[in-house]
Amino acid sequence: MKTVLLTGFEPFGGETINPSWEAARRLDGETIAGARVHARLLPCAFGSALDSLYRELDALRPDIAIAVGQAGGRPDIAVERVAINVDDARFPDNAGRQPIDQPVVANGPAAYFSTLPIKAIVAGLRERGLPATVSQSAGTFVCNHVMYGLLHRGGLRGGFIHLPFLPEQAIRHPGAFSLTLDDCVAALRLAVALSVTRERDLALSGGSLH
Ligand code: PCA
Repeated sequence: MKTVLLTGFEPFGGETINPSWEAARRLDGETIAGARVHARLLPCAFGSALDSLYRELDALRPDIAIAVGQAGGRPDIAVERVAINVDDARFPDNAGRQPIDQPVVANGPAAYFSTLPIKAIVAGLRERGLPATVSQSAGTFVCNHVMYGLLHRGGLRGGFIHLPFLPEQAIRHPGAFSLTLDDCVAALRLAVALSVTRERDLALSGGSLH
């Protein structure tokens, strides 16, 4: 049986919940497309987030790892295409650290691409009525850091998905898009299923103009 590691983050930036962990933890122990899902919580801190991730990868030896984070204010579910070798924080992480223009991995390559079937996931989500898009940048905060570290380690199929706010968060961010927890859970379930079953990605446009 295949093993899938699904990670979510602890709350950060003044929030009291993080949709990524709320959604991921609901799938812990579920069997999706014949694969067993293990959900794990990561700290929202440079360095220790990757330490935790590597510990879980060592323990579980998963075939697939999908890291999930919150991207409050994004207009849809963002299936990330690329992670860059940059830590550049706009505000301190949960451990009080604020790296500026540091590499995630010294002398590592500039970037890594997701090895998840990102186009198929976006298409599948849209078909299910869930707004989604291919994102060309996972930012330069802890989520990009974790995605880069995951793909740098390699040896599995991996990538990153950013979820928007939950409605109870969005009420304090007027104008921000939100998705219900049920929709977030359904989105991750579908992303796992497609990552397990679809070996090759679909050749669909997922580009953006800027
Ligand atoms: N989102 C942040 C870090 C943790 C999270 O859920 C990010 O996008 O980098």
